[in-house]
Amino acid sequence: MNYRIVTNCRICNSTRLRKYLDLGNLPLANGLLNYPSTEFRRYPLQVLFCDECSLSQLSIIVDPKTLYKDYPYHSSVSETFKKHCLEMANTVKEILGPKECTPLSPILDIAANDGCLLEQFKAVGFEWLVAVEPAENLIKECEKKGLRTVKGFWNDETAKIVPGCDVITATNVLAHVDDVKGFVTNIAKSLSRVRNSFCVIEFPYLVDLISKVQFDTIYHEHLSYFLFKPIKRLFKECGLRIFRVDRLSIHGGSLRIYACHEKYQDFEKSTSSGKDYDKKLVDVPSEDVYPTEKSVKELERFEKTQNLYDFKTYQKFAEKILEIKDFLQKLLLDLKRKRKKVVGYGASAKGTTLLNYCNVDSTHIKAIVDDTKAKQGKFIPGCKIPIVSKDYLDKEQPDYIVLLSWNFSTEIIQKTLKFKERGVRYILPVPQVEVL
Ligand code: DWN
Repeated sequence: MNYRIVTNCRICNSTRLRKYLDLGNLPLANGLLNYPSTEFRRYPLQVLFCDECSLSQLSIIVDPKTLYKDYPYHSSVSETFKKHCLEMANTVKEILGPKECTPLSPILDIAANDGCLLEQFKAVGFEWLVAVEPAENLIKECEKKGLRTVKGFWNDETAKIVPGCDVITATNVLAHVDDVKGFVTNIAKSLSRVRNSFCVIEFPYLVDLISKVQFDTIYHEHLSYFLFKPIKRLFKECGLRIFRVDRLSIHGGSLRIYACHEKYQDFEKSTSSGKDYDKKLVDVPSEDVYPTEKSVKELERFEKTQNLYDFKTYQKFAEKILEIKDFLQKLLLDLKRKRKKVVGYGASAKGTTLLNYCNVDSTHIKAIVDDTKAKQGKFIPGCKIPIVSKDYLDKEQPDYIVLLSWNFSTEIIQKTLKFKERGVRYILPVPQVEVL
């Protein structure tokens, strides 16, 4: 068995965990098959609510080595995501300010994927860029881009390799981590050593997941689904203070938090003798450098109004998912009877959840277009739908395109505009099935 059953909350250690969602036994979302006959495993996919701190978490943890040895997802495929990364690089530069921000300020990106974010830091003038990444195929991409690389997960060993950084970034990785305390503590240790340093962490926001019924973003890679409340608790316990938080639209709705160590070590400013050698290392409170902004209190106030510390809200969410399943099945069956050509766009991880949970197969959706070279020629596990390049659309002239990566709908519709002009209709699966 290469998975472990969760018994305690990974943030507050409580055993008061209640199941609110059971999506059945599903394959690994990015476990693409080389052939339709390739063997694959299914794992239980259930979500638990912690009565103590309101963290949502999966009931099992699949061995990360199984999940991330070779990883087909390349963040650079999306122009929207690249723009998002550029905006982040500019914001970080602005926060660091001209005095602190030199080309040699080390920026370390955890789970750097194909180096998409660090490339944007390079574009705005940073030079000392370190990619930490466990997937063998992706670390090669980072090397090709001239980035410094550390191969592995972010843990006690890899954190030692670059002991201090000006900025640590981690986008869409915290939800993938079981030992979140170790993960954040290693960030805190690094930040405590460098004056004016901070970290920027992004993850999908549970408020958006629940309100927009994004149940397909639930799969075995995503161990946690975060509200701000448990995140704040986690960071505080690890010695970090969140000084700013932004709500973002990326990936269907995310939180970006900016956090610094509670105090930095620095040489005292003046000594009675005025001599440099008399100067001592003292603790400097970070509040003077990065005061806590009003966005933090505002988000806390907002979150309290969302009923998401209440188990009943999650039970209602689970009911809405059944409606989506029922509606999508009926729609695809109707189109099959009418002999309409239906294809998907975006062989996303969330597509694996959606298609398998709704029992969709290649008799409903002929193929899924994806611009990622590494995915083309493979098959979605479970439903075994082939993944093809965009040329397929010209050859097959579909009647319908299912937006399996609805988070990039605008970009995908833009890319397929000529088919739209010829009458193609788009199917949006969430928050409710809609034909556009
Ligand atoms: O956390 C995670 C998120 C952020 O990214 C992961 N665990 C894995 C991944 O999830 P996903 O696969 O559901 O993400 P996306 O970003 O919805 O995937 C988009 C897919 O669509 C990719 O395979 C790339 C593809 N795509 C494309 O072929 N052409 C996307 C765009 C925008 C395009 O123009």
